[in-house]
Amino acid sequence: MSRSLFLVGFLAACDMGAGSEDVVYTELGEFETDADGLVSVPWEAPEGVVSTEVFCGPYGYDTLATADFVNDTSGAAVYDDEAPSTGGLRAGVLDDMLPVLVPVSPDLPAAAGEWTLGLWVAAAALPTTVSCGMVNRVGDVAASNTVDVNVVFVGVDGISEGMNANSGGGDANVQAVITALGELWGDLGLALGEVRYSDFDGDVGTYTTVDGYEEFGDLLRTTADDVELTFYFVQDIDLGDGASVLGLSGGPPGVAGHGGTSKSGVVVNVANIVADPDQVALIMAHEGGHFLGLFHPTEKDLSGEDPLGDTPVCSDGDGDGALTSAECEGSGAENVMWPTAQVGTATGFSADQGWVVARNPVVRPE
Ligand SMILES: [Ca+2]
Ligand SMILES: [Ca+2]
Ligand SMILES: [Ca+2]
Ligand SMILES: [Zn+2]
Repeated sequence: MSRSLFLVGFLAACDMGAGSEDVVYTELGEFETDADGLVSVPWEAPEGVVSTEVFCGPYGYDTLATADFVNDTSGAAVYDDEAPSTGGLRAGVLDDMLPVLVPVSPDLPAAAGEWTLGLWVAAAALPTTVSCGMVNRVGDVAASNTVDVNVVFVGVDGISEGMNANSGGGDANVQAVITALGELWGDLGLALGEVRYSDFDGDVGTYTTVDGYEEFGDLLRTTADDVELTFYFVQDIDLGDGASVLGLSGGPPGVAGHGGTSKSGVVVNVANIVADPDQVALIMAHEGGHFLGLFHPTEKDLSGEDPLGDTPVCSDGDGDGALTSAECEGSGAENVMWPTAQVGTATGFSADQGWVVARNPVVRPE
Protein backbone atom coordinates (compact mmCIF):
# COMPACT_ATOMS: atom_id res chain seq x y z
CA MET A 1 0.00 0.00 0.00
CA SER A 2 1.32 3.35 -0.89
CA ARG A 3 1.43 6.41 1.26
CA SER A 4 1.76 8.64 -1.82
CA LEU A 5 -1.39 7.13 -3.30
CA PHE A 6 -3.17 8.01 -0.09
CA LEU A 7 -1.98 11.62 -0.23
CA VAL A 8 -2.94 12.02 -3.88
CA GLY A 9 -6.40 10.82 -2.97
CA PHE A 10 -6.57 13.29 -0.14
CA LEU A 11 -6.01 16.19 -2.52
CA ALA A 12 -9.06 15.09 -4.49
CA ALA A 13 -11.35 15.94 -1.56
CA CYS A 14 -14.41 17.78 -2.71
CA ASP A 15 -17.14 19.74 -1.04
CA MET A 16 -20.46 17.96 -1.28
CA GLY A 17 -22.71 20.93 -1.88
CA ALA A 18 -24.69 23.65 -0.22
CA GLY A 19 -25.55 23.05 3.41
CA SER A 20 -23.37 19.97 3.67
CA GLU A 21 -19.87 21.44 3.93
CA ASP A 22 -19.41 19.47 7.15
CA VAL A 23 -19.54 16.18 5.19
CA VAL A 24 -16.70 15.49 2.76
CA TYR A 25 -16.07 12.53 0.47
CA THR A 26 -12.45 11.80 -0.37
CA GLU A 27 -11.10 9.31 -2.89
CA LEU A 28 -8.30 7.22 -1.40
CA GLY A 29 -7.19 5.57 -4.63
CA GLU A 30 -6.49 1.95 -5.55
CA PHE A 31 -5.13 -0.73 -3.27
CA GLU A 32 -3.79 -4.12 -4.34
CA THR A 33 -4.14 -7.07 -2.00
CA ASP A 34 -1.42 -9.61 -1.42
CA ALA A 35 -1.76 -13.21 -2.59
CA ASP A 36 -3.86 -13.97 0.52
CA GLY A 37 -6.35 -11.18 -0.27
CA LEU A 38 -5.05 -8.86 2.47
CA VAL A 39 -4.24 -5.16 2.20
CA SER A 40 -3.87 -2.34 4.73
CA VAL A 41 -5.93 0.75 3.92
CA PRO A 42 -5.00 3.82 5.98
CA TRP A 43 -7.53 6.62 6.20
CA GLU A 44 -7.31 10.01 7.87
CA ALA A 45 -10.03 11.48 10.07
CA PRO A 46 -9.76 15.28 10.39
CA GLU A 47 -9.72 17.47 13.51
CA GLY A 48 -13.23 17.84 14.90
CA VAL A 49 -14.38 14.55 13.36
CA VAL A 50 -17.86 13.39 14.35
CA SER A 51 -17.96 10.27 12.20
CA THR A 52 -15.63 8.67 9.69
CA GLU A 53 -16.40 5.93 7.18
CA VAL A 54 -14.03 4.07 4.89
CA PHE A 55 -15.22 1.82 2.07
CA CYS A 56 -13.52 -0.35 -0.53
CA GLY A 57 -14.80 -1.99 -3.71
CA PRO A 58 -16.25 -2.84 -6.09
CA TYR A 59 -15.07 -6.44 -6.07
CA GLY A 60 -18.20 -8.00 -7.58
CA TYR A 61 -21.28 -9.77 -6.32
CA ASP A 62 -19.66 -13.21 -6.34
CA THR A 63 -16.92 -12.10 -3.93
CA LEU A 64 -17.09 -11.37 -0.21
CA ALA A 65 -14.84 -9.16 1.85
CA THR A 66 -14.57 -8.22 5.50
CA ALA A 67 -12.24 -6.46 7.92
CA ASP A 68 -9.36 -8.64 9.10
CA PHE A 69 -8.66 -5.86 11.60
CA VAL A 70 -9.22 -2.17 12.25
CA ASN A 71 -6.60 -0.11 14.09
CA ASP A 72 -7.41 3.19 15.78
CA THR A 73 -5.31 6.36 15.65
CA SER A 74 -2.92 5.01 18.29
CA GLY A 75 -2.35 1.85 16.25
CA ALA A 76 -4.31 -0.27 18.72
CA ALA A 77 -6.52 -2.99 17.27
CA VAL A 78 -10.14 -2.03 17.90
CA TYR A 79 -11.61 -4.76 15.71
CA ASP A 80 -10.45 -8.31 15.11
CA ASP A 81 -12.35 -10.69 12.87
CA GLU A 82 -11.42 -13.53 15.23
CA ALA A 83 -13.86 -11.92 17.71
CA PRO A 84 -16.29 -9.96 15.50
CA SER A 85 -19.02 -9.62 18.14
CA THR A 86 -16.84 -7.98 20.79
CA GLY A 87 -15.70 -4.38 21.27
CA GLY A 88 -17.23 -1.19 19.95
CA LEU A 89 -16.96 -1.82 16.22
CA ARG A 90 -18.73 -4.08 13.75
CA ALA A 91 -17.78 -5.01 10.20
CA GLY A 92 -19.91 -6.95 7.78
CA VAL A 93 -18.99 -9.82 5.49
CA LEU A 94 -20.29 -8.24 2.33
CA ASP A 95 -20.40 -8.62 -1.43
CA ASP A 96 -18.98 -5.97 -3.75
CA MET A 97 -18.29 -3.11 -1.31
CA LEU A 98 -17.19 -3.10 2.33
CA PRO A 99 -17.96 -0.01 4.45
CA VAL A 100 -16.56 0.42 7.97
CA LEU A 101 -18.15 3.22 10.01
CA VAL A 102 -16.94 4.82 13.24
CA PRO A 103 -18.78 5.26 15.52
CA VAL A 104 -21.33 2.47 15.76
CA SER A 105 -21.09 2.57 19.56
CA PRO A 106 -20.33 5.13 22.31
CA ASP A 107 -17.56 2.68 23.32
CA LEU A 108 -15.52 3.67 20.26
CA PRO A 109 -15.99 7.33 19.26
CA ALA A 110 -14.41 8.79 16.14
CA ALA A 111 -11.05 10.52 16.69
CA ALA A 112 -8.78 12.64 14.51
CA GLY A 113 -5.76 10.89 13.04
CA GLU A 114 -4.87 7.92 10.90
CA TRP A 115 -6.98 4.79 11.19
CA THR A 116 -6.19 1.56 9.35
CA LEU A 117 -8.56 -0.95 7.80
CA GLY A 118 -7.03 -4.37 7.31
CA LEU A 119 -9.16 -5.44 4.36
CA TRP A 120 -9.53 -9.08 3.42
CA VAL A 121 -11.04 -9.83 0.01
CA ALA A 122 -11.96 -13.46 -0.73
CA ALA A 123 -11.64 -13.13 -4.51
CA ALA A 124 -11.24 -16.22 -6.68
CA ALA A 125 -8.19 -14.67 -8.38
CA LEU A 126 -5.61 -13.02 -6.11
CA PRO A 127 -4.02 -10.55 -5.81
CA THR A 128 -6.88 -8.22 -6.66
CA THR A 129 -7.26 -4.44 -6.75
CA VAL A 130 -9.99 -2.36 -5.09
CA SER A 131 -10.75 1.35 -4.96
CA CYS A 132 -11.28 2.94 -1.57
CA GLY A 133 -12.87 6.16 -0.40
CA MET A 134 -13.88 7.81 2.81
CA VAL A 135 -16.53 10.19 4.13
CA ASN A 136 -15.81 12.40 7.13
CA ARG A 137 -18.29 14.48 9.07
CA VAL A 138 -17.09 17.34 11.28
CA GLY A 139 -18.99 20.01 13.20
CA ASP A 140 -21.60 19.98 15.91
CA VAL A 141 -23.45 17.08 17.46
CA ALA A 142 -26.88 17.53 19.03
CA ALA A 143 -29.54 15.46 20.77
CA SER A 144 -32.17 16.53 18.24
CA ASN A 145 -31.30 15.84 14.63
CA THR A 146 -32.66 15.76 11.15
CA VAL A 147 -32.09 13.70 8.00
CA ASP A 148 -33.09 14.52 4.43
CA VAL A 149 -34.81 11.68 2.61
CA ASN A 150 -35.09 10.93 -1.10
CA VAL A 151 -37.87 8.53 -2.06
CA VAL A 152 -37.31 7.01 -5.51
CA PHE A 153 -40.34 5.34 -7.10
CA VAL A 154 -39.29 2.33 -9.17
CA GLY A 155 -42.36 1.41 -11.22
CA VAL A 156 -44.82 1.33 -8.34
CA ASP A 157 -47.45 3.65 -9.85
CA GLY A 158 -50.63 1.61 -9.53
CA ILE A 159 -50.00 0.00 -6.15
CA SER A 160 -51.35 3.15 -4.64
CA GLU A 161 -53.15 5.34 -7.16
CA GLY A 162 -50.77 7.79 -8.77
CA MET A 163 -47.83 6.86 -6.55
CA ASN A 164 -44.94 8.52 -8.32
CA ALA A 165 -42.74 11.57 -7.98
CA ASN A 166 -45.44 13.97 -9.17
CA SER A 167 -48.13 12.76 -6.85
CA GLY A 168 -46.14 11.12 -4.04
CA GLY A 169 -46.37 14.18 -1.83
CA GLY A 170 -50.15 14.10 -2.10
CA ASP A 171 -50.71 10.35 -1.99
CA ALA A 172 -52.45 9.42 1.26
CA ASN A 173 -50.64 6.11 1.63
CA VAL A 174 -47.20 7.58 0.98
CA GLN A 175 -47.94 10.31 3.49
CA ALA A 176 -49.14 7.78 6.07
CA VAL A 177 -45.81 5.98 5.68
CA ILE A 178 -43.73 9.15 5.96
CA THR A 179 -45.67 10.29 9.04
CA ALA A 180 -45.30 6.90 10.74
CA LEU A 181 -41.59 6.78 9.90
CA GLY A 182 -41.15 10.22 11.49
CA GLU A 183 -42.95 9.03 14.62
CA LEU A 184 -40.79 5.91 14.95
CA TRP A 185 -37.54 7.82 14.38
CA GLY A 186 -38.72 10.50 16.82
CA ASP A 187 -37.68 8.08 19.56
CA LEU A 188 -34.12 8.28 18.17
CA GLY A 189 -34.20 12.08 18.40
CA LEU A 190 -34.29 12.05 14.60
CA ALA A 191 -36.74 14.13 12.54
CA LEU A 192 -37.29 13.98 8.80
CA GLY A 193 -35.92 17.07 7.08
CA GLU A 194 -36.59 17.62 3.41
CA VAL A 195 -38.46 14.68 1.83
CA ARG A 196 -37.94 14.61 -1.94
CA TYR A 197 -39.74 12.38 -4.41
CA SER A 198 -38.29 11.25 -7.70
CA ASP A 199 -39.04 8.65 -10.37
CA PHE A 200 -36.38 6.07 -11.21
CA ASP A 201 -34.96 7.00 -14.58
CA GLY A 202 -33.30 3.64 -15.25
CA ASP A 203 -34.71 0.27 -16.37
CA VAL A 204 -37.95 0.21 -14.37
CA GLY A 205 -38.97 -3.19 -15.80
CA THR A 206 -35.88 -4.84 -14.37
CA TYR A 207 -35.70 -3.15 -10.99
CA THR A 208 -39.34 -2.86 -9.92
CA THR A 209 -38.92 -6.45 -8.75
CA VAL A 210 -35.47 -6.77 -7.23
CA ASP A 211 -34.31 -10.31 -8.02
CA GLY A 212 -31.20 -11.17 -6.04
CA TYR A 213 -28.30 -9.23 -4.59
CA GLU A 214 -26.87 -8.16 -7.94
CA GLU A 215 -30.04 -6.26 -8.90
CA PHE A 216 -30.20 -4.90 -5.36
CA GLY A 217 -26.63 -3.60 -5.55
CA ASP A 218 -27.03 -2.28 -9.10
CA LEU A 219 -30.15 -0.33 -8.07
CA LEU A 220 -28.32 1.23 -5.10
CA ARG A 221 -25.47 2.15 -7.45
CA THR A 222 -27.80 4.69 -9.10
CA THR A 223 -27.99 6.71 -5.83
CA ALA A 224 -27.18 10.41 -6.21
CA ASP A 225 -24.04 11.76 -4.56
CA ASP A 226 -25.89 13.80 -1.95
CA VAL A 227 -25.93 13.95 1.83
CA GLU A 228 -29.28 12.25 2.33
CA LEU A 229 -30.83 8.83 2.83
CA THR A 230 -32.29 7.31 -0.34
CA PHE A 231 -35.17 4.83 -0.17
CA TYR A 232 -36.11 2.96 -3.38
CA PHE A 233 -39.79 1.94 -3.43
CA VAL A 234 -40.16 -1.28 -5.44
CA GLN A 235 -42.99 -3.77 -6.08
CA ASP A 236 -41.16 -6.81 -4.73
CA ILE A 237 -37.82 -8.13 -3.48
CA ASP A 238 -37.07 -11.78 -4.22
CA LEU A 239 -33.69 -13.14 -3.15
CA GLY A 240 -34.37 -16.50 -4.76
CA ASP A 241 -35.85 -18.54 -1.94
CA GLY A 242 -39.42 -17.80 -3.03
CA ALA A 243 -40.20 -15.53 -0.07
CA SER A 244 -40.88 -11.83 -0.49
CA VAL A 245 -38.40 -9.69 1.43
CA LEU A 246 -39.91 -6.51 2.88
CA GLY A 247 -36.78 -4.37 2.83
CA LEU A 248 -33.01 -4.43 2.47
CA SER A 249 -30.31 -1.97 3.48
CA GLY A 250 -26.89 -1.57 1.98
CA GLY A 251 -24.35 -2.74 4.58
CA PRO A 252 -25.03 -2.50 7.42
CA PRO A 253 -23.85 0.16 7.73
CA GLY A 254 -24.63 1.84 4.42
CA VAL A 255 -22.17 4.07 2.58
CA ALA A 256 -23.45 7.36 4.01
CA GLY A 257 -22.99 10.64 2.19
CA HIS A 258 -21.58 9.15 -1.02
CA GLY A 259 -23.65 7.84 -3.92
CA GLY A 260 -22.88 5.45 -6.74
CA THR A 261 -21.99 2.38 -4.68
CA SER A 262 -23.85 -0.88 -4.13
CA LYS A 263 -24.24 0.13 -0.45
CA SER A 264 -25.53 3.69 -0.94
CA GLY A 265 -29.19 3.30 0.06
CA VAL A 266 -32.16 1.21 1.15
CA VAL A 267 -34.71 -0.75 -0.91
CA VAL A 268 -38.29 -1.03 0.37
CA ASN A 269 -40.99 -3.44 -0.82
CA VAL A 270 -44.18 -1.34 -0.94
CA ALA A 271 -46.57 -4.06 -2.16
CA ASN A 272 -48.44 -3.69 1.17
CA ILE A 273 -48.51 0.11 1.24
CA VAL A 274 -52.30 0.35 0.82
CA ALA A 275 -53.22 -2.48 3.18
CA ASP A 276 -50.59 -1.72 5.82
CA PRO A 277 -48.66 1.56 5.58
CA ASP A 278 -47.46 1.08 9.17
CA GLN A 279 -45.69 -2.10 8.09
CA VAL A 280 -43.88 -0.23 5.31
CA ALA A 281 -42.93 2.54 7.77
CA LEU A 282 -41.53 0.02 10.26
CA ILE A 283 -39.44 -1.58 7.51
CA MET A 284 -38.09 1.84 6.54
CA ALA A 285 -37.32 2.69 10.19
CA HIS A 286 -35.55 -0.68 10.68
CA GLU A 287 -33.64 -0.87 7.38
CA GLY A 288 -32.87 2.85 7.55
CA GLY A 289 -31.56 2.18 11.07
CA HIS A 290 -29.19 -0.43 9.63
CA PHE A 291 -28.05 2.08 7.00
CA LEU A 292 -27.33 4.61 9.79
CA GLY A 293 -25.12 2.17 11.73
CA LEU A 294 -27.51 0.16 13.90
CA PHE A 295 -27.37 -3.62 14.17
CA HIS A 296 -29.81 -6.18 15.57
CA PRO A 297 -29.60 -6.14 19.40
CA THR A 298 -29.31 -9.94 19.14
CA GLU A 299 -29.39 -12.01 15.97
CA LYS A 300 -32.40 -14.31 16.01
CA ASP A 301 -30.11 -17.34 15.60
CA LEU A 302 -27.99 -16.04 18.53
CA SER A 303 -24.97 -15.68 16.22
CA GLY A 304 -24.09 -12.16 17.33
CA GLU A 305 -25.19 -8.97 19.02
CA ASP A 306 -24.86 -5.25 18.59
CA PRO A 307 -22.01 -3.23 20.16
CA LEU A 308 -24.36 -1.24 22.41
CA GLY A 309 -24.53 -1.63 26.18
CA ASP A 310 -28.10 -0.47 26.65
CA THR A 311 -30.02 -2.48 24.05
CA PRO A 312 -32.26 -5.27 25.35
CA VAL A 313 -30.84 -8.74 25.88
CA CYS A 314 -33.13 -11.71 25.36
CA SER A 315 -32.27 -15.21 26.44
CA ASP A 316 -33.35 -18.30 24.56
CA GLY A 317 -35.95 -19.36 27.11
CA ASP A 318 -37.00 -22.57 25.39
CA GLY A 319 -33.44 -23.49 24.42
CA ASP A 320 -34.19 -24.15 20.77
CA GLY A 321 -31.33 -22.02 19.49
CA ALA A 322 -33.58 -19.30 18.04
CA LEU A 323 -35.20 -16.15 19.39
CA THR A 324 -38.78 -15.23 18.52
CA SER A 325 -40.64 -11.98 19.10
CA ALA A 326 -43.04 -13.79 21.45
CA GLU A 327 -40.18 -15.24 23.49
CA CYS A 328 -38.52 -11.81 23.72
CA GLU A 329 -41.55 -9.75 24.68
CA GLY A 330 -40.33 -7.25 27.25
CA SER A 331 -36.68 -8.12 26.54
CA GLY A 332 -36.03 -7.12 22.94
CA ALA A 333 -39.13 -7.33 20.77
CA GLU A 334 -39.99 -3.68 21.62
CA ASN A 335 -36.89 -2.41 19.82
CA VAL A 336 -37.27 -1.30 16.19
CA MET A 337 -33.95 -3.01 15.40
CA TRP A 338 -35.28 -6.36 16.61
CA PRO A 339 -34.61 -8.88 13.79
CA THR A 340 -38.30 -9.83 13.55
CA ALA A 341 -39.73 -6.40 14.39
CA GLN A 342 -43.55 -6.39 14.49
CA VAL A 343 -45.85 -3.41 13.94
CA GLY A 344 -47.26 -2.18 17.24
CA THR A 345 -44.68 -4.06 19.31
CA ALA A 346 -41.37 -2.75 17.95
CA THR A 347 -41.89 0.94 18.60
CA GLY A 348 -38.74 2.33 20.25
CA PHE A 349 -34.98 2.70 20.30
CA SER A 350 -32.37 2.87 23.06
CA ALA A 351 -30.38 5.95 24.07
CA ASP A 352 -27.18 4.44 22.64
CA GLN A 353 -28.93 3.86 19.32
CA GLY A 354 -29.84 7.57 19.29
CA TRP A 355 -26.20 8.43 20.12
CA VAL A 356 -24.95 6.46 17.11
CA VAL A 357 -27.49 7.84 14.65
CA ALA A 358 -26.85 11.44 15.80
CA ARG A 359 -23.30 11.07 14.50
CA ASN A 360 -23.97 9.46 11.10
CA PRO A 361 -22.65 11.44 8.11
CA VAL A 362 -26.13 11.96 6.61
CA VAL A 363 -27.60 13.24 9.89
CA ARG A 364 -27.22 16.82 11.09
CA PRO A 365 -28.27 18.83 14.15
CA GLU A 366 -31.80 20.15 13.85
CA1 LIG B 1 -35.90 -7.81 -11.58
CA1 LIG C 1 -26.46 -4.79 23.18
CA1 LIG D 1 -36.12 -19.91 21.43
ZN1 LIG E 1 -32.56 -6.14 10.23
